[in-house]
Amino acid sequence: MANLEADHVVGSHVALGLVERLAGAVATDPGVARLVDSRTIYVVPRLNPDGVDRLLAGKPRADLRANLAAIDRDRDGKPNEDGPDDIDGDGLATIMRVKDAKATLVPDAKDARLLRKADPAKGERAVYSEMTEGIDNDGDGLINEDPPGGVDLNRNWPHNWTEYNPETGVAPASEPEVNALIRFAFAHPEIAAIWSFGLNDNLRAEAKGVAAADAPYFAELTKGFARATGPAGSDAPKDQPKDEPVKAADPPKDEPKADAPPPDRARVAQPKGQRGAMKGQAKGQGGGPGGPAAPPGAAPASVAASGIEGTTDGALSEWAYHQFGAVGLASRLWPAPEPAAGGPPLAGDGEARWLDWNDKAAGGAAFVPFHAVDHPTLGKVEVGGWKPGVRLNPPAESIAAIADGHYAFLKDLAGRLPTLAIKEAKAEARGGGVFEIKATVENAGYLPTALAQGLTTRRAAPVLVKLDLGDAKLLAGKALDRVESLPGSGGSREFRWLVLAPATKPLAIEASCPRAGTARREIPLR
Ligand SMILES: [Ca+2]
Ligand SMILES: [Ca+2]
Ligand SMILES: [Ca+2]
Ligand SMILES: [Ca+2]
Repeated sequence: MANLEADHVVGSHVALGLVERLAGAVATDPGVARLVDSRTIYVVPRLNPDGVDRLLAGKPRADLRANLAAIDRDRDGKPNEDGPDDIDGDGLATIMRVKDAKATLVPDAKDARLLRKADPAKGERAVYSEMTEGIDNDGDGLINEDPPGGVDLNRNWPHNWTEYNPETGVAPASEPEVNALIRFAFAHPEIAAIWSFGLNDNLRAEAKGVAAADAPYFAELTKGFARATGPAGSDAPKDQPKDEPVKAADPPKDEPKADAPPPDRARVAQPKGQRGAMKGQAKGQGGGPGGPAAPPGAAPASVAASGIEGTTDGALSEWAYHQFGAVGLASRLWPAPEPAAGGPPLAGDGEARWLDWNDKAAGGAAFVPFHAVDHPTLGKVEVGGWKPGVRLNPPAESIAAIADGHYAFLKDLAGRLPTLAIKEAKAEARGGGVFEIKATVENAGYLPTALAQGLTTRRAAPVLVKLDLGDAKLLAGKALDRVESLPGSGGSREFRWLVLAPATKPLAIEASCPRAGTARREIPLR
């Protein structure tokens, strides 16, 4: 499942890259041929086509994560009436810095492209307010207060859903894209694993909140992912100087950000109770409604507060595990800025590191240097900042390697799915046409036929074991038996029956489970 967030376009490329690789290998690689013969892989390369179309074709190009559902954020009766505009004519909507009475920010001493909160106790005087590039399109005194946006499709799933936030929807699964996929999942109880490409990531970190019995499986999948994607696909600090803490390169991954402001909100004007011409919350200060205010003099805005963080709240992968009871996985695909091949290592943390990446690896192409522009109503402002999407999507030439690594993990994951087998099935004559039938049903896959969470949610169907009697008569044992879950890696259960068989027609034993397939074995009567 990819491209739930409009601005995570790389997800579509990698999802299609997986299909391309499977299709290309099926004729030559027996393992892949077996995989596609025995499993069904549903691929949704772009769950958010409306958002992506707007993102790619919109004028000006502006950041967009959501699905373009009409939302009236300022409750003036009109949805989406005031979004970003291109003031400096570069075709992009970036950031404006305004010197005004509401200023709270000063340029960082190390890099003036970064702003931080001024510290009056140190005698610092605030210089700037910061907001998205634009004008007051509807003349209500607010700039960009109701931009085209909608609902973030990776925050609309019914698990740990955030209420009272326009970007998460009016209700869990309120969005047709999400709702349709939930219906699809419920109609396909055989789905054993759901893997999303998006801003949250649980394959590069220990899975949190997982049932104790399921945790070892997730830990093993995490290891498998690291092996498959290797250093290029992981955020291993391969090129980091030794004296730098590893943590510095780690993006915020799946840590819940329940109290952080939603990405766009931190930047748009606050409509309520404000009437001046200039409104706008400082970007990156974490000071949105209910959010923690950065202390004066704090370090420059971190990645966590710059609108590119992921959250697990309402995310697909979390719903997949906690509510659907399947293996729920998520990868961000490009978790951190990477140095150019053979290039100098990156320094700093958060925004500073991204800027270093822009300078050293991206040739300065990702960031518009701030420059003075005449604003129609605000006078002189400075316009600049990150180009839309540049920190969520890797350079195009990196995508093939990312797809290679994720393809390797896809095969690894498919090879670990639960798989039923019948072993040691035999019939012993007891005389007088009576036979004792014994069979052992085994899960030959790595994963259990039902995760502990699958049993909790009752979404993981049991293993049904059926004795196909033909014209024989059952004397003892159950014609249809069930096992709630067979553990992985050879977990098995023995079944015994007594039958009275008039002829010597073979009997058959069938074990089936939607998530683990069907195994059938005939037992000749001798
Ligand atoms: Ca409005
Ligand atoms: Ca512009
Ligand atoms: Ca308005
Ligand atoms: Ca307005």
